[in-house]
Amino acid sequence: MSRIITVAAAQLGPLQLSDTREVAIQRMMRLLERARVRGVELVVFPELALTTFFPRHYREDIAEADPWFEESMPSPATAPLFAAARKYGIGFHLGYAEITHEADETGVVRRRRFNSAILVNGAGDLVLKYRKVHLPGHAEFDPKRRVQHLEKRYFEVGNLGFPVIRAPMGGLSGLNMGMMICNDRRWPEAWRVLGLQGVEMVMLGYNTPSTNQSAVGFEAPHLRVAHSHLSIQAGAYQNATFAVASAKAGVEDGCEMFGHSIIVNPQGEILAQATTWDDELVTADCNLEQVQLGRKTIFAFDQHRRPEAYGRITAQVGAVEPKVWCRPLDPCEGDTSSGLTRVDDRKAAG
Ligand code: CDT
Repeated sequence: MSRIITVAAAQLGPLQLSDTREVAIQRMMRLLERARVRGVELVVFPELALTTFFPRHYREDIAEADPWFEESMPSPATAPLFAAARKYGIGFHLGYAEITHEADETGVVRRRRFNSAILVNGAGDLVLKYRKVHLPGHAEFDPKRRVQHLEKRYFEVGNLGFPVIRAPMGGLSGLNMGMMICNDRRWPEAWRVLGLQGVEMVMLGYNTPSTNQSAVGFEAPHLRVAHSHLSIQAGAYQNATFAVASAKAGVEDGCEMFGHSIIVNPQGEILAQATTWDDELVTADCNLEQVQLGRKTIFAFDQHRRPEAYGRITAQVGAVEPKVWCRPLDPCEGDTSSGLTRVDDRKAAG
């Protein structure tokens, strides 16, 4: 029996610093209306969809960034999205900046900021929340950069893990859904944690500049989209899941964002792709039966995974230098010209 859901990546063209929430919401409402006409059951909006990508703007006092954040969800500005979801019976995924008052790891309740995403069903119920784990960029103003990327200044590392939930969505009585946000898509660990929970549909929003803004070395601009797609296609294939990746696109506050939103199937194929740098609804019918092939064959996790060999994945953060090979009978000892030492000697030296 086929289980089919029609999904959309609702790409957003640029939102300027001067654009109000209301401008963003009106544009998103138009995309939702278009989704209804096309029979879409689940719409995925981008990361930080309600504002410009504000981490490119430095504020010395972080409280000055508060107007970019939502203090509740639905917030007064986003309430129309929830109402439209209910009216049309369409689920949606929304990326936004979240302020919450909750206990930190020391038990102190305080004001906390996260780069978050929510999943809302066609009845307007909040089904799942995720807070971005991999925060790129830096915390202090960096005069060497062409454009600032201050996610580490404005957000804490997400504390909800990578959750997956099974819930009705569209015409399906149950769909395993998970989320990640932008930079997370480049980390296979994030995909695998979702894969290990049987995820069938990964939703992710992103804001990625067309060129490298860090002024550290050369990165060919044509590889920027390639690396984004490579990551999403590999993640979907290796975890036998569909993925809907929705971008902000076009020139936002003078910074060009590459768009190229895609919907990917469990074979890693791109089913549909945005072709503009504007608001655009990219749709595809996803037959959930297609997750079975990978799950029952090459990526049958329960038969083939070898966690006993993966210890380093959770035991260390940075790479450690490997042992240096040396021919067993070579007189390495005392021979500093090669720069090599015997593996045995290194062990002895601790
Ligand atoms: N928003 C986001 O995570 N963007 C990053 C840009 C990396 S440059 C610091 C990305 O991985 O696409």
